[in-house]
Amino acid sequence: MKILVNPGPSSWKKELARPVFKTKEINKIVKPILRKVKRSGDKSLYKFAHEYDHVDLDSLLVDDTEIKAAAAALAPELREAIQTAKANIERFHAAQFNPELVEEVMPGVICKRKSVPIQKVGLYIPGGTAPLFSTVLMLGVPAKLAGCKEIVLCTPPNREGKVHPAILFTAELIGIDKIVKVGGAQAIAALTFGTESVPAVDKIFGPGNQFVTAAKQLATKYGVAIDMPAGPSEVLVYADESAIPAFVAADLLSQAEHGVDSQVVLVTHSEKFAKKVLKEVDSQWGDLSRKDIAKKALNNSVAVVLDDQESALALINAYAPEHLIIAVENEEEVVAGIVNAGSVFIGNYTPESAGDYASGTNHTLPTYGYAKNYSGVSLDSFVKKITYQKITEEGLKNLGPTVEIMAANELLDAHKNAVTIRLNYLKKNKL
Ligand code: HSO
Ligand code: ZN
Repeated sequence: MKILVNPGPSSWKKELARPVFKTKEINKIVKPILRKVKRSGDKSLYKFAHEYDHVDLDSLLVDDTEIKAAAAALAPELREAIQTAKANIERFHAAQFNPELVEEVMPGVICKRKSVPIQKVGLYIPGGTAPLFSTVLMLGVPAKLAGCKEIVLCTPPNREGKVHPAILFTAELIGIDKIVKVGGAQAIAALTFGTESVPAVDKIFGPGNQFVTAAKQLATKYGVAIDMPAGPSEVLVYADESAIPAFVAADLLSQAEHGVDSQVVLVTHSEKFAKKVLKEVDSQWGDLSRKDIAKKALNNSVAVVLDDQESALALINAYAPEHLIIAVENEEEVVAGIVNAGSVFIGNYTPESAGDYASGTNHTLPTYGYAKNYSGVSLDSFVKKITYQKITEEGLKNLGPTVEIMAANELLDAHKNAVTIRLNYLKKNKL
């Protein structure tokens, strides 16, 4: 991790560039996978399981015996922790519920807006190097609260053809009853086109590797929505001397261990403090089980020393981090200045890990600078809002002339007539 002292704003983009995606090459691999799943359904999914997961599956669906065995395989402390996390996530997401909105904008002109659940959703849970059962909570809890009718969870099987018991336990706890053993781009293809075992869905959620991300992007061409465009995970820590270097180092490493392409950034006002943090990173790093992954991620990472708060805020907002940890004396002032970030963690005792697992906020967040124009997943992500209107006779008399004149001036006679014909009817019948 290198230290940059007072880099000028014109160099920030280059110095803090995220690892680039090789979209063209990835699409060359992903497109044929989509085509095969579209054409051959389940048959292709069994083939891909053989090819990529190195297992010959008897069934794509997880059955009851496997689910029952999962709970028994978990330590009671883990089951309890998952339940506590679920309760907090449920509480915070239930509070996001938008009640029906009704507004009589003019006498007799009543407008309404109501949230209606997206009927069929697909949740992708990566297997790979870490079984992200916490993501089952982050996606499954709001999907259930929103009232989605069909929730399909796809996750890759291991070499024994099994799904990690913590993923199964969590899914069962939430009440997700369709769990499919399929991973990678083929999972996204199955959720997009539907197969004999996997229903086609309206929206696909969840993180994944570059192939999954590319497949999700392609899925949008077939009328499927996705949660958000994604890139590797990242954290930016803004700390001053009131922060504890060992805490800051631990936070940086917690994000660095996610993947070799993760990026972590430290922003601070003193080079001396930056050096203390890097020394701590060095001393904590060696004990990590994923130290090699973390090491590679640290190579993409940087500590930036900036003299004043104004420049620090400008850099943070330009970078738009997925996670932003603020450990500075005047935290409220700094928080107020943040306009681009996925989720903000405030103070010395708020590690990102808390939000990753159990505090209640969602950990599916915009990466890669998309925090400038996307929100993280929330209850809203699982609903669409339908508007309604009811206009009475009185309402049409009040509003009709406005519509008539606007339609006439847009040269859309039929639009005008749809109002005039009714107003004439009301006049003729003395209503
Ligand atoms: N930091 C990750 C979420 C996660 N961390 C899951 C641990 N498990 C992406 O925001
Ligand atoms: Zn994490």
